[in-house]
Amino acid sequence: MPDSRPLAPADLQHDLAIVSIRSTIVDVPTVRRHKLSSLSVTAQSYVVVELRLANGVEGIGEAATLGGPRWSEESVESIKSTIDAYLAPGLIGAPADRFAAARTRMDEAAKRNNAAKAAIESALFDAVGKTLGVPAVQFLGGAVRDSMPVLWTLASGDPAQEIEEAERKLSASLHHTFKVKIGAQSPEADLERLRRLAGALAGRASLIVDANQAWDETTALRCLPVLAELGVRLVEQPLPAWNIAGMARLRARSTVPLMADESVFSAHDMLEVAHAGAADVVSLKLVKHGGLLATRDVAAVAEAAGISLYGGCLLESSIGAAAHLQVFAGLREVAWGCEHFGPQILVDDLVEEPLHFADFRIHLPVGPGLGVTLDQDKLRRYARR
Ligand code: MUC
Ligand code: MG
Repeated sequence: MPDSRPLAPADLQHDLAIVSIRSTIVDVPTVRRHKLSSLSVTAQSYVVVELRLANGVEGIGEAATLGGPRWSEESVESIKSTIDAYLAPGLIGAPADRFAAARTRMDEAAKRNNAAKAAIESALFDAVGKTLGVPAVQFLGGAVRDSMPVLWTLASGDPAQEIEEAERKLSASLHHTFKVKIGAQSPEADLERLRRLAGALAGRASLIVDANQAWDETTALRCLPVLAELGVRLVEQPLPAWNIAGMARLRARSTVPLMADESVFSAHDMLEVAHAGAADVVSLKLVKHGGLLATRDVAAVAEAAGISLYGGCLLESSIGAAAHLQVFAGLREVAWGCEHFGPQILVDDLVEEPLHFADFRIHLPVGPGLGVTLDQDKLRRYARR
């Protein structure tokens, strides 16, 4: 029989009842235009969730999007209405520390809508962690690491600007791995751009690329040897998300490892990619998988298949990044580090004390729950009217 004893003593358990869930859309400008294969942003849009318990403790969570419903199918508008109309009503009155039960309730209330569910689940972990005085990773087996390597993404599309940006990050000891966003221009133009970046940064930095599904199989086959020659260490999602068989064929002929991003949302997707032999690495993101627990599930399938882990992002602020770090900190191995540079690409963060970047690493914040505190002034300033 499963052990159904509550995590907290009975009086605290009563206090852990969820009494309200508030969602707010915010738009925070970025320091420069960020260009992906099929979209470009000058502001990041999030839904910030504030979840209050009967004991008065408030937990926070964040759902990031990229360019409206274009990176995935969710937009801040759909996330907010899903939370308000379907997810929140099913959770009011429920005990916040029954994380798995809350996940089931949310899955019963709405299919997919993974970013919306991830924001609420992050707030549950935060609220319960803050109540008990422990970091969220404690509910996931405890921390294996308290910092990890973090890369920076070059995505202006202008190689001169990108070299200058990379030099600034290098000299500040912030990042020495760079992910280059490709696919917005012709493959030839991207290869020329990469040749310039690789030449300028040779011996001082590593490059990976993310095509965000922009190439077809023949284009990828033509470009992969050039990427290998330029020393590119990892190629992320070269083909459309659906083309698992194509990814497997590419992987069989590529000397550069391939990473699945948009191809893997659910644990079932991960299993399919593993069966097909379609990736060497998977990018983990709360918005794709539907929360901290679901991210652990995807990671477990990947680990079982010998697929390495990479800590992905969707340009989260320190709220969403902290939720990711709580999960990543508890994983056995995150061989490829993470990309939670999001807090640094915003003109302003949403928390009182932003996450700490130093020595090419990002640090797990110290403190209960997610380890960050929402700045109410910033929330008001960037809230959409
Ligand atoms: C993606 O596809 O990986 C993460 C970093 C970045 O620049 O874009 C995102 C999404
Ligand atoms: Mg990607």
